[in-house]
Amino acid sequence: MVKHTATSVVTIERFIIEQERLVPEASGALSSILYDIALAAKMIASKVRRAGLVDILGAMETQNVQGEIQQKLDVFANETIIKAMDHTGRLCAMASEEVPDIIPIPDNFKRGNYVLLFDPLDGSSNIDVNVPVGTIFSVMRKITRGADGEMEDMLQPGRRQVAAGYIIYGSSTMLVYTTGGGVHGFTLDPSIGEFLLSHPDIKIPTRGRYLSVNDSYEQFWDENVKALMRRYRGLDGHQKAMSVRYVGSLVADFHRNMLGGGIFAYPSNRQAPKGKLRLLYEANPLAFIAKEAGGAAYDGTEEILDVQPTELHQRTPLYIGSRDDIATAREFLSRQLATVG
Ligand code: P6P
Repeated sequence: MVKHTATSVVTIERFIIEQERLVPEASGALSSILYDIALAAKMIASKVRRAGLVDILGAMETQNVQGEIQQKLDVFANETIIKAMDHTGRLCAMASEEVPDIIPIPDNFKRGNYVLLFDPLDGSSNIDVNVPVGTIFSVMRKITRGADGEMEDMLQPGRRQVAAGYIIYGSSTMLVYTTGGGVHGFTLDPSIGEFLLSHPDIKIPTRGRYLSVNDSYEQFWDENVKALMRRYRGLDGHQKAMSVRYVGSLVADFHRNMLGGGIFAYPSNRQAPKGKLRLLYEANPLAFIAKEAGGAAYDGTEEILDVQPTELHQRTPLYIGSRDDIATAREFLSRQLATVG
């Protein structure tokens, strides 16, 4: 990998090309997918930035463009990604958190050898209170024979991903991705409309400062989870208490823990026995990124990346972040649960 420092001005386009040149057999298709995602991200960022003005702008736009229906931002983000990707000839199908079934490539467009799965705007309910939200994406190679993507192409274990990333629309807009050669962060410079390399080769600290969990569900957790959270909080005298940081937006919580170290936990609970977060386009891409950054991701039973998916929108419990904090989770969650007598 070409070594860059955070001070050299490297656009995401230049970085993607440099990365591609390290893979002699690369066709350029994956690079093209990443460019197109960066373009869609800029378009979504522009709209999210103005979200607070929607009522004002909405009124103006309605006066100027009669009949324009102010779209919900997650619908806008979903359509922006689909329109940016469906005609490029790189994909054979897509899947989105916003769409029940596989999204086929329109008949008049060429098919490619990759599938793209994404959550167009995770945490969008936070927009009204100006909490950062994010887009999460995952890319895998097609494994079925025909030209069109099929469900089997989507239901591959996370270890089969060839690229994964997220965009966080926060105090600044950042795109963070991996293709298996480390994790790299790019910050959007709105004055020139370019993502510039700002966080080369991100490594997550092996043990974290932050614990991100919604403990209002404590009453629904099993005893092992409760004991694990007491450990993280330093209440059993075995470690220093972690600082609790939880904004209720997965990408924001994950990104902070990536840079500062920590663990994000959304355990299964009696109300949500399979957890809440989605495996294919939330847990898997973030697990690939965490692994590439020296961290880990676990579902309470096995590595997230080893889970064999069975449904497009299946949910999963999620423990993700610093390597040693995940090891603690494995230790506690593999204990035999006392059977209720
Ligand atoms: P809870 C947002 O709705 C989301 O899908 C994730 O972004 C976030 O981590 C989680 O749900 C928050 O869930 O149950 O704590 O409100």
